[in-house]
Amino acid sequence: MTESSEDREARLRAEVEDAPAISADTYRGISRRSFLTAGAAVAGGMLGFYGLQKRPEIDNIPDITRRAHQLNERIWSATFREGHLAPTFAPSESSILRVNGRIGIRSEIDLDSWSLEVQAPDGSLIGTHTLAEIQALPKHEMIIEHKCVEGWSQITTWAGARFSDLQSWYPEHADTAYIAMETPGGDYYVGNDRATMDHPQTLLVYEMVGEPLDQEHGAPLRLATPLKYGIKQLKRIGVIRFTDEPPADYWAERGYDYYAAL
Ligand SMILES: Nc1nc2c(c(=O)[nH]1)N[C@H]1C(S)=C(S)[C@@H](COP(=O)(O)O)O[C@H]1N2
Ligand SMILES: [Mo]
Repeated sequence: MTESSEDREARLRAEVEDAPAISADTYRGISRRSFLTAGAAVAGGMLGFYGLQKRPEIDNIPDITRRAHQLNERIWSATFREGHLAPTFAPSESSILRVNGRIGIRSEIDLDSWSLEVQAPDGSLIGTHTLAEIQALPKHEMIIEHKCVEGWSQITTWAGARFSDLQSWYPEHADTAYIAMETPGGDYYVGNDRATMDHPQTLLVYEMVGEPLDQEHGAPLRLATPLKYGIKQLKRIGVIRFTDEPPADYWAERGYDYYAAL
């Protein structure tokens, strides 16, 4: 007999609540199942695709997607309780990523006039930063596997500053539930949860495989984290906003799972 979606949700919630630390095997099983849930959400989302395009608010995401979102939020925080670190790889396994996704970055930008805008939850501007300021933060390198929801993955080398180090410039907003990011002009936009953004493997990247990031890969500054699918890793960051509301998210609005967690 197949389990109903309500029963499955209840069972997964119980697994999360009963176990302060879940085993790696359980985690992989849950990830697989939540991926299947995301797949169903995508199928559901496609049916209403044209309707969805006209409705930019997260509140209008179909019910099935919203439920997957809430469930994933619970499971996701459980993985952080066990101090989960994504695997890293040898330099010999690493290569330059294929270019995928050009929304909001189709035109060239003048890298010298770029600056990063930081906004408070009400949208007011509270800081602007040059690339040199970001590069003055401690530099971290990681060789990780980048995964795309379209079904490919590739190992690459990222270098940049930890988001948590930029966050230390804004201690008054260090506890917001979400961080929103947008390309300059706002054509591509994502929301990421606080636990992901605070994670040591979440970087504001300005180099790939030892070279300055090129425009197609998100120059001058992009997000990289092995904890999320590529859709959440915004290239060419123009604006960062601290917020307690789930930020508008380009692919979530088109039916993908909001958390897009790995
Ligand atoms: N601005 C912007 N960022 C984006 C995208 C996009 O279309 N526009 N696509 C995302 C997706 S789906 C993936 S898989 C990665 C791909 O990064 P890459 O081109 O460096 O491989 O960028 C992500 N960030
Ligand atoms: Mo992707």
